[in-house]
Amino acid sequence: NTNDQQKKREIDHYENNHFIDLKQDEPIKINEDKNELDHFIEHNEPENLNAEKEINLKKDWHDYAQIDQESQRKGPGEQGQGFMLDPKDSNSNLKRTLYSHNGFNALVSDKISLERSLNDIRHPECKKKLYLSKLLKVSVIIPFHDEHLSVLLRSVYSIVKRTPVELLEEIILVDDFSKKEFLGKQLEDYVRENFKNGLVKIIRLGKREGLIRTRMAGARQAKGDIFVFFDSHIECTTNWLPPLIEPIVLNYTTVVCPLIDVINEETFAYTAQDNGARGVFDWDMLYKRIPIPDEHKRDPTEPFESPVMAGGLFAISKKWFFTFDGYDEGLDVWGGEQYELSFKVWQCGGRLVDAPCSRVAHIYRKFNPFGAFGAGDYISRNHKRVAETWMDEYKEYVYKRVPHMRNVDTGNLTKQIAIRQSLNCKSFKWFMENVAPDMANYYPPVPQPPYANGEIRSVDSNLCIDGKFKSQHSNFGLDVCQSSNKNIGGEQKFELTWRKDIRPTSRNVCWDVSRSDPGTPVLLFECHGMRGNQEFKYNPKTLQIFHPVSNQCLDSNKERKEIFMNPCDVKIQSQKWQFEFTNMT
Ligand code: UD2
Ligand code: MN
Repeated sequence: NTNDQQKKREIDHYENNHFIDLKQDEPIKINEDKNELDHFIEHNEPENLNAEKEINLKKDWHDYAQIDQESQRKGPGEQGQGFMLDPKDSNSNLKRTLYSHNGFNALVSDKISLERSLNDIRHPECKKKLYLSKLLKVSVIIPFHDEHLSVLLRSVYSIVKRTPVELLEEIILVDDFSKKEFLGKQLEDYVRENFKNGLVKIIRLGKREGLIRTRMAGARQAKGDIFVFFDSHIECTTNWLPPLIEPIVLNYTTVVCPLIDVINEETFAYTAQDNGARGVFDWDMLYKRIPIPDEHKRDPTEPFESPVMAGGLFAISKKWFFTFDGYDEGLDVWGGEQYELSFKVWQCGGRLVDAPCSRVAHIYRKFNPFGAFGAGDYISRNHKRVAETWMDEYKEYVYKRVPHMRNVDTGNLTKQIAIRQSLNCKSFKWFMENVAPDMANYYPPVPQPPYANGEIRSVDSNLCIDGKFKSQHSNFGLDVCQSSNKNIGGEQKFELTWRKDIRPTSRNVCWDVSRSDPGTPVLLFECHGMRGNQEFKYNPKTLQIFHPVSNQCLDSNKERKEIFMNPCDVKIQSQKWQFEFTNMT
C-alpha cells in the first residue's frame, strides 16, 4: 500500500543520504620515507644473523598523544560504552529496517562518532611491551558487500588513527559489487576529501565474487610487505599493529591473528570475547575454540600457537601468501577459507599464532542479511574443496557427519593439489598429531557414547529431573517420572555426554552452575563444550552428581520439587541420583 511505499522511500532516502557530521581532529599526514628494511629476518640463514642484531632494538610504539586525546573524549559510545537509543528511535521503522538490512543495530552506529574512543582492556603487561623499532609496512585489505556506511568508515578511522603512519602503506577497500547507493561515488568523494594522499583506496568488482575472491583482488594490488586482512565492521584498539607484525618480521612464514573482541550488535559496547583460546573445528566443519593448555604457565603477552584462525582478521607476509598463490579462488561467497589457509600454512611449513596484545573488535551479526546470489550450497562445496585438498583420510569423518557432502561437486581441484605437491606439504595426520593434538579431547573424529543417559531419578523422592523445555538462563526442577506416569509431558531424557556436560537429549542446552555458594540453582545455557561451569561427574557408587568447579553436589528438595547445588555429603539421600542407563562402574 502507499503508506508502506512512502515509508520505504523515506528509508531509502535516509540510507542514501546518511552521511554523518564528522569531528575530524587533524588532517592525516603520510610519511613518504621509504622503509629501510626490505627483507624479513630469517632465523635459519646465517647471513641474516647480523641483520637481526642490527635491528634487534626495540621501542615503545604507543602513541601517547593519541591515547591522551582519546581519553578526553565524551559522548555517545565513547570509551567503548554501549549506547541506548531513546524510545522514539528505538521503536522507529527506521531502526527496524536498518537492523534488517544489516543484522545489527545500524542506527546506534549512526549516533556514535566515527572516531570514537575505546576502553583499553589489554592485559596490563601489554602496555609495557616493546617491539622491534624497525617493522615493515602493511597494506590493510578490507572486502565489503553492502556494509553500513558509518560502520565501514569507523573501521577505517580506527585503523588510520591507531596505526603508526610509517607502518601504514595503504588501506584497500574492495567492494564486492555492493548495491547500496551511498557506497558508490559518495564514498569515493568522502574518502578523497577526508583521507589524504590516496591512503585509502577503493577497488570495485564488476560482479559479486564472494569474500574470498574479493580479498584476492585486494591482495593483487597491495604494495605493503605485510597484508592485514580485516572484515568491514571492526575497530582496532591501541597499539594493535606492532604485536601483530613483529612475529612476521622475525619469520615471514608466521601468520598472526589478533584477539578478536566483541562490538555488541545492539548497543555497540566494546567488550572482550575472552583472553584467548585455540581455534579448532568440529567434524561438521564448524569453527570452535578450546582452552590453551597450561594457560596459567603462559606469558600473557606472548603469541601462542593456534591450529585454525577465525578467518576474518589476520596478518600475513606478502611473500608467504603468494608462495602458495593466496586463497583457493574456487571458494565461493563465504566460508571454508579460514580452514584452507590455516591447514595450508601449517602443513606447508609455516605457523599460525594469536598475539594477545593485539586486540581488534568485530561486530558479529545477529543474522545474515545477504543472499547467496544463486550460488547454491556454497558452504558444503567450499568445505569439500578444503577436505579433498588438505584433509587426506580424515575427510571421511566429515562425510560421515555430513553425508550429503559426498554428492557435492567440488569443481576442479587440479591447481590446489599441484600447489600442495610442489610445496611438499605435510599430511593432515601430521597436522592432527602435532598442531592440534588437544582437539580430539573436545571434538573427537568418531562420536563418543554418553557416560550415562535417560531419566535421572532422585533416590530420596522417586521424582525425576525435568527440563520442561525451559528456555536458556532458566532453572528447572523435579516432577513425577514419565516412566511411572505416561501423562507427564515433560523433558526427562538427559545425557551425561563424553564432554562431561549434562544436556536434555534433544537440545543443545547444558546444565550450568556459575557460583559456588550452597543453594546455587542449576540453569540451562548454550553448551560450550569447554567443561568449566558445565562439567559434571557422576559417581555410580555414591550416586552423587558432582560439579568440580564449585566443588559441590546436586541436591534436591522434594516438597518444593527443586534442585540446586550443596556441599557434598554421601549420607544425604537428597543428593543421590539414579541414571536410567549407564555403563559406568
Ligand atoms: C567469519 C569471519 C569472516 C570469514 C567467515 C568465513 C571473523 C571475525 N569473521 O564470518 O572473515 O572468514 O567467517 O568465510 O573471523 N563479504 C563480501 N562478499 C560476500 C560476503 C561477505 O565481500 O559475498 C565481506 C563482508 O562484507 C565482510 C567479510 O566479507 O567484510 C566477512 O563476511 P562476514 O562478516 O559476513 O563474515 P563473519 O564475520 O560472519
Ligand atoms: Mn564479520
